[in-house]
Amino acid sequence: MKTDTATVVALATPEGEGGLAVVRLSGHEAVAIARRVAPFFGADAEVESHRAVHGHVIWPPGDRAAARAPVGIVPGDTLDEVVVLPMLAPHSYTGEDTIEFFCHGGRMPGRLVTAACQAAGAEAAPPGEFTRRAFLNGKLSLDQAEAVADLIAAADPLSAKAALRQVRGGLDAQIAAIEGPLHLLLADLEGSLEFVADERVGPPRAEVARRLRAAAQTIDRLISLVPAGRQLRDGISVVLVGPPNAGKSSLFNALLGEDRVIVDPEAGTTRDVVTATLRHEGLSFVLHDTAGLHPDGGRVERAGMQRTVASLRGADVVVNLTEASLLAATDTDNRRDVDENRQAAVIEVATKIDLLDERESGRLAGSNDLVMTSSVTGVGLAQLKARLIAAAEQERIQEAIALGVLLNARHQDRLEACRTDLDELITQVESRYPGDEVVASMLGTTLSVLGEISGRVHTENLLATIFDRFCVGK
Ligand SMILES: Nc1nc2c(ncn2[C@@H]2O[C@H](COP(=O)(O)OP(=O)(O)OP(=O)(O)O)[C@@H](O)[C@H]2O)c(=O)[nH]1
Ligand SMILES: [Mg+2]
Repeated sequence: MKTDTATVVALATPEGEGGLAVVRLSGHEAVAIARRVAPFFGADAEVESHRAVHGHVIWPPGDRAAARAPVGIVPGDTLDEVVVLPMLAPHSYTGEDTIEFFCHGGRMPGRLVTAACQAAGAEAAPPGEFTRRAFLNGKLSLDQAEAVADLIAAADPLSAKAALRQVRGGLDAQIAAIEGPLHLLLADLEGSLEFVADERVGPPRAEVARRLRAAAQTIDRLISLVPAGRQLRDGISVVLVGPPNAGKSSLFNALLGEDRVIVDPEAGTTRDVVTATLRHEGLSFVLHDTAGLHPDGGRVERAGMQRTVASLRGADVVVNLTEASLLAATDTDNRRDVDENRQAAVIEVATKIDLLDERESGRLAGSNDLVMTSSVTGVGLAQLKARLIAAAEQERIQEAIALGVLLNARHQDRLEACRTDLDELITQVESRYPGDEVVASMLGTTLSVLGEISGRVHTENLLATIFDRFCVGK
């Protein structure tokens, strides 16, 4: 385990060929170490923060550094031509003195400059170390740090937008809006404890209950945005279901615009659940092609159907496919298979519409809510994509983006725990008032649960679970 006082270094850009490689050095020895590997850098002058300087990086002098040199490199050897950008404490990402070296891209330059900094006294930074220091130095809250990781992992514009807004304090503002009034209430309750007279001078019970309920409501609103957070981060789960041969795999391919899975006239072609991501209108839809659902079938088919049913449970949107000719000929109940997930939005789709004659398609055109598609002609695909957007709880996603909250399972857990505490507290306040002292103490506990979201209250374990998931150099 590194101590927080060590000066650390890491390659901040991905390994491999590219235009630039950036090496990041942070800690109180950063300037001294930079001078050992880049003697041109502020040698005879004060280092000016946020002013880039150009020059060459060398392997540092001295026997110890010589012993650590890669084969073929000796002290004084030029390693790369760089631009060096100092950002002095507290005006840096970590809040410490930080130096960034902009090297040539590629496998060697960044790696050599990193190794040279280590030979000059820096330690290799573990994953997430720079962001962990930013948190410990009060530059970021814990949920802002988590949003930095979400921003790095974002695969589409809207999740990047939500993550960036949370980095800029979106969720912290929401949490503060809950914490602020509760802290005031706590102060009022504690204030009343100062008076030793028999008479109670704290806020009236009804007012205490009202203020607690207001906080509970704001928490409920945040909890309602948890699914949007998951959808923005992991994509919206869309499951295509229907009887064998309904055209699920064909529609899957048509939506993706590529020949991704096998399509065949034989029923029972698809056995496993296959997923692929459709990026549309700034969102990711994780499409699931599934095995056809039908009453009989061999062992493998039944195993496939079990997987279909399992994927239905996690679906945000179920696309229920039925061959158009069947719908046109009978009043088939095509809704039977999708009951596994009552929370998901269901889109009813008629497939192979190109095979219908005019009279038949006229008959179907009257059915409300039915999206008529052909994977052969492409008819109805745009309409289906529009329906996916509509079904994906757009309002919640838009609200989450507008507020700048990208909630994860940890936030959800803390919000729900806090909500349970508040319920208990409200019940006590409204039934047999246990006294200001007890209410204040319970409220204090609730506030520390809430404080774990921003990291106002934290443990080393919590920090380890969050920052270990980061990449090196961030
Ligand atoms: N004319 C026409 N044929 C289609 C269309 N969609 C699928 N088909 C055909 O219908 C047959 C079955 O299509 P699949 O996409 O494999 O159907 P599936 O629902 O995935 O079938 P299973 O995996 O067996 O459950 C294939 O022969 C496809 O070429 C369509 O829109 N128009
Ligand atoms: Mg199939």
